[in-house]
Amino acid sequence: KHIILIGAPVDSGKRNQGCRMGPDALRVAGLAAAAEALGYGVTDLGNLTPEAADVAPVGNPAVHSLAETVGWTRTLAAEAQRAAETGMPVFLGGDHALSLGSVSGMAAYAKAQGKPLFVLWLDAHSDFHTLDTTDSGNLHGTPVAYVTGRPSFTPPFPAPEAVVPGENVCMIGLRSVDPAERDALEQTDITVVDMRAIDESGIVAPLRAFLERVEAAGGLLHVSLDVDFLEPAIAPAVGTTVPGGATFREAHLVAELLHDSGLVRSLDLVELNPFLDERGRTASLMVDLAASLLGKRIFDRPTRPFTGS
Ligand code: DIR
Ligand code: MN
Ligand code: MN
Ligand code: MN
Repeated sequence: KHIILIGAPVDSGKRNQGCRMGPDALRVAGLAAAAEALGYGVTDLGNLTPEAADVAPVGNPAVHSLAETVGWTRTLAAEAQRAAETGMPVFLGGDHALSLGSVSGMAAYAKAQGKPLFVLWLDAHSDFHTLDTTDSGNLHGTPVAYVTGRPSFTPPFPAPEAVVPGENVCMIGLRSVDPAERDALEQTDITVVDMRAIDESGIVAPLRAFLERVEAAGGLLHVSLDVDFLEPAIAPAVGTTVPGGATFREAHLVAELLHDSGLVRSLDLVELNPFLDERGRTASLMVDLAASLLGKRIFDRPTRPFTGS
């Protein structure tokens, strides 16, 4: 029971700056203490810096901060593999471009263990652009495309050591998907759970169905939690708020079910921009959700559905 905090102050994945302050905000909000209170040993590797990368320009002129993002990808993929040897890596973002590295690194780790990696993407966005399809040029909108092996990334990005099959990816919380992403997603086996599906059938059924598949496959699960998965009224500190997000209670339920599954092997906490926060409330909520994912609960006895008798 050991977690490795990996500060990833990535700010290169979009133009609005501030996510570089995310790792320290998560620390100040008490992440290590919350994990220790739940019985975990905690190692904090501090904030990493990206290795230098020399890259040729790519065809799409909108793409920006490419070299910095490639450097982060190399650094974080290597660190993910190292850290996973000794515990559960928790990536403190940093914007979602960090997942180019965290997820590809965990995929390489899983492959070395002879196990498949599964990815749960909790986000308003599908982050499924390639270098060719992104109009914003913001690379935080690309990690799922990269890790599932869509073309255009290599070079300048390193070829992923292991590709995550689309059928191993589940996106929950979607409500902002660009046309090019939607068309590409239709061609994959990625499970997409948008807010309409959640409104109609609840958030538990699709999550349980996915977790059962992870379990049946003997897989390792990586969870990537974007602040904008949450309703902006409760989580305002993100550059890309989208109304209609997960409620406080839905998010906690997801976190608690993830803990109960025993399947989560690694975690990203991304897109927190403390510059936009109101007295640290979003940082505190992200830490509280992480604590629930690590096992915090109201009672220690198992919660059972109420049957009326
Ligand atoms: C939009 C926004 N799809 C883009 N993406 C993200 O710029 O590609 N916002 N990930 O958080
Ligand atoms: Mn995202
Ligand atoms: Mn998002
Ligand atoms: Mn909680």
